[in-house]
Amino acid sequence: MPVQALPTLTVRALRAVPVEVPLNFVLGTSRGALDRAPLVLIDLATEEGIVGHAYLFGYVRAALPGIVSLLGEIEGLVRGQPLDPGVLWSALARRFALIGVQGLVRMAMAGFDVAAWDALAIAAGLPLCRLLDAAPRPIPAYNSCGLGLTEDFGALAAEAERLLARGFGAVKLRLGYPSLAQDLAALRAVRRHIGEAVRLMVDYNQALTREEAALRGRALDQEGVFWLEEPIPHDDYAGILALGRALKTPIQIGENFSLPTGMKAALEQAEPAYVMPDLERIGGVSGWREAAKLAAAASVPMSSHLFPEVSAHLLAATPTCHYLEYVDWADVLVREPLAIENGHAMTPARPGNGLSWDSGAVARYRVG
Ligand code: SMN
Ligand code: MG
Repeated sequence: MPVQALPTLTVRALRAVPVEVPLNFVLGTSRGALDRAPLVLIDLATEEGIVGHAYLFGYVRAALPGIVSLLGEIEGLVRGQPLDPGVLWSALARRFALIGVQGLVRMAMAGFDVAAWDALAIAAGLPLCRLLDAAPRPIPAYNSCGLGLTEDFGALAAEAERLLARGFGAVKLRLGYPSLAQDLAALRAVRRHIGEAVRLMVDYNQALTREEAALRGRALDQEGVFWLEEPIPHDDYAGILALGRALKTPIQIGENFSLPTGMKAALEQAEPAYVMPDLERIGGVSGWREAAKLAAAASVPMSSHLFPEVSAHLLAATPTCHYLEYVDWADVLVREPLAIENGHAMTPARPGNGLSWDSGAVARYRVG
């Protein structure tokens, strides 16, 4: 996917602000519940006066100081350099070779990369997708807020109904209850309320053993589930391959792919039906572009994980674009939240990736 000629910008400063925002819908996964999202907001200032924006999700609040500190280290290495994301990614990868481009280092590098592409798109006067040679367009989205593990299936079903506002035609349910019977009860409670026409994805967050996944997967095959996400440990590629061959329901993995090399290995060894790389683990916009090529070469439908604002642009430029994972976490922090119409994310036509902070909200939710 060629890009337009990149404008010339020079890095001036990188600012990182840790915030924690309350979630409108608690995210109860098989690995614990989240009722707030710890985020790092990034501003990349250039000598030319253009500022690029990005945010990262730290998963736990304790990760934020580490990410902020690593962004400070990155700033020291890129300040005064021409803003060429590919060149700077390579330079940073060399600089961090000893600790490894993984974990928080990889997140911080991805955040810098996303902000860099934003600044370049703003300088070009183009929405990010156009800089990547794609037109802004509605992207099919599923509502991934809420629908966590709970003992109250009545409340679960009511929540599912609320998630269909704005025309969503697909939602994602978290599973991984102690028993298959409970998984099925939760699933059926939601299905009864949303009807047959709404697509229902399920996500186990790696909770099952291979044996249990085969057992539960066969039961889910009878329930019209749209995809079965991360049923077993994400890097058990042989297990995922075998499960995919045994089940009718398509297997979805990808939020734990580490950089495009990790996705390549997973495609080759696990042969998932679907993939859903995560912006901050795949390596930002630069990593996503490589990932999109891999998915296209393998003819595998590709969705996104979190970061819906930037992912909308990237999916518009992804040949095997499938589904955008919608969450509303950043809505309270930005001036113009991502618009959803008829269940589609409306890729904004303004220059850049569309992120800009509401300074009052940033001050309110700042945690360091
Ligand atoms: C998920 C888990 C934890 C935090 C965010 C998202 C989940 C998903 O696996 O795919 O939405
Ligand atoms: Mg998931």
